[in-house]
Amino acid sequence: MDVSRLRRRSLRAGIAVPLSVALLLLLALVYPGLALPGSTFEGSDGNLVVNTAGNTDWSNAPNRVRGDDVPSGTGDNAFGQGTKEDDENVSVVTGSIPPNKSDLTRFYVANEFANNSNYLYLAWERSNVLGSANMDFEINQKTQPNLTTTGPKTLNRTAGDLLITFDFTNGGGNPVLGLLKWVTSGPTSQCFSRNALPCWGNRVNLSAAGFAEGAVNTSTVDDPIAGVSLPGLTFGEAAVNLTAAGVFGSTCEAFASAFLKSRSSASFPAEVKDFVAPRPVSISNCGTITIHKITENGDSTFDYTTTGALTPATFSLSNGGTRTYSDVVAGSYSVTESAPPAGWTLKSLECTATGDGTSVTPSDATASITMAGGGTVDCTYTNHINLKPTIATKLSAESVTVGATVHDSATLHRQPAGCRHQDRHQRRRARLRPDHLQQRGDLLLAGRLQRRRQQRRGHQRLPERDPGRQQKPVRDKHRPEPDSQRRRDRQWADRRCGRHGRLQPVQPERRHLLGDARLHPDGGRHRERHLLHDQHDLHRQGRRHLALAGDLQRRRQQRKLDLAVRRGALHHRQRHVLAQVPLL
Ligand SMILES: [Ca+2]
Ligand SMILES: [Ca+2]
Ligand SMILES: [Ca+2]
Repeated sequence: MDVSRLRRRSLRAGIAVPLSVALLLLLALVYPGLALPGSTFEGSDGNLVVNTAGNTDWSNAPNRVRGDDVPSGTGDNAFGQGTKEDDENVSVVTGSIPPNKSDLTRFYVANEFANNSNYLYLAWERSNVLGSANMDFEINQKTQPNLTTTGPKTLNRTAGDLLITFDFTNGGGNPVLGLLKWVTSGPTSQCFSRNALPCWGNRVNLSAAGFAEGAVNTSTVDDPIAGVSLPGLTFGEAAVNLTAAGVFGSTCEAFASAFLKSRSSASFPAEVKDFVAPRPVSISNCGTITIHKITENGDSTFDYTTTGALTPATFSLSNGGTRTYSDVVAGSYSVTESAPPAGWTLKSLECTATGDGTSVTPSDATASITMAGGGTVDCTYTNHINLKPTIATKLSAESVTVGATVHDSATLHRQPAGCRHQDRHQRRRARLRPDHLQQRGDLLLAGRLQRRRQQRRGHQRLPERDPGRQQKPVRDKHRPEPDSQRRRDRQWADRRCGRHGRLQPVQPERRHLLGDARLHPDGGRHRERHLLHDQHDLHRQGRRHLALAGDLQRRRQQRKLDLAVRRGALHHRQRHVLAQVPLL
């Protein structure tokens, strides 16, 4: 609507309506670029460039799609054989555009969500200068057949498809814009022209209702997109508030195709002639919200609440989980993570948004979302829990001679709190294997020392151990695992615990926590004390084993001594020596 012209007319007529004048002045100030209220698109100024800073026009139109016709002349495609708007079955021919009818060259379609409304912007261009223009933009939910080849075609129409008519007569002021919807069921009284279904339904005059406005250029304008100059009356544009027009409401609608046709006269049932083939578009009043969950060092269940009438309103996620709302009507929403379970903290909330008019603002545990048609919002909540480290030690040799130097190394493993298998695995290695090996080595060493002393003292009753067994003093299951076994264990733990359960090496200074230790003649107990000074339970366990072994050994020796005494075969001195055998 030309606000300034209305204002001048009102003043000339001497109608004193201060409130209306003030409102119009306010609208003129707010929308100085002749845009539809609520939109900053200059859809009725008859050109393609931005004239007021901050506005948009075709040069920077949101979600702009361009369709070009084939060159004018005998190769130009058009509808033939009396095709009319209500026909689904059409005929595509070439070279049949009358010289006095619009020879189309190009169209543009754009759309955006602004101020809680979905806006559709349309533009056409033609090569001939005619005093009138009767253009139809057909916007379909489904993809259309290929109209670039000749022959019979069937348009792929769905109930609710849109036809926006653009009728302009030079000298008649602004164009008149109309809206018709494709009807497939119900009474034929719904039809605008034809008396049979399916048909284009009753027409709504968008211009009269204030839901749309448009213009045709009155002088030459430049098309910076196609790089052409357009003489007067060869370019037309329109802006439509689809929400106000009732196309978009509280349910999701989506249109995937658009094309342009020219009618041979202002009459709706007139034949349609030239067309610019359909182009894919994405015009929708709904978008998608996706929430991802990632946890570190374990897993738990995290709860979420939402605002904006999302369904369901609340949900829960665990590690790797996703919640997707795929039919989110354009509007404002929020998603908030509730207080996390004990021990957990919210490490980060990262969000991205795509699509003009769609935005998201993460703040603490809340993602505030403005959704526009066709937009997507993707947010990832990452939660963290501290690790429970364990320590494992490994001796550099299984057995050494008395006085030799051995080393051991300790590795601190960062254990995920929720990774039980790995925890068990590490505990077994830390508590049983090194300690057990060491205790068995001590017994072996003590036994060997004792046998040598007894041999020196001429005592032959305690036989030397089976040499074959000495070659293999430790059972296989207590031997250090071969590399392949260690690798399998590690892979198993990785699979069980995921990437957060991967073993992590300790900081270098902790690696030498236990340091070097010299093996003392006391059978290793000094070293054991030193090595395991911070693992008292292990130390006690080793001592119990040693004490038990000592008891068994003493009893065995006592039985043999008693037997020898009873037989009277043992010399007094030998009896004394046996009684003094040091036990370890
Ligand atoms: Ca414009
Ligand atoms: Ca402009
Ligand atoms: Ca054509």
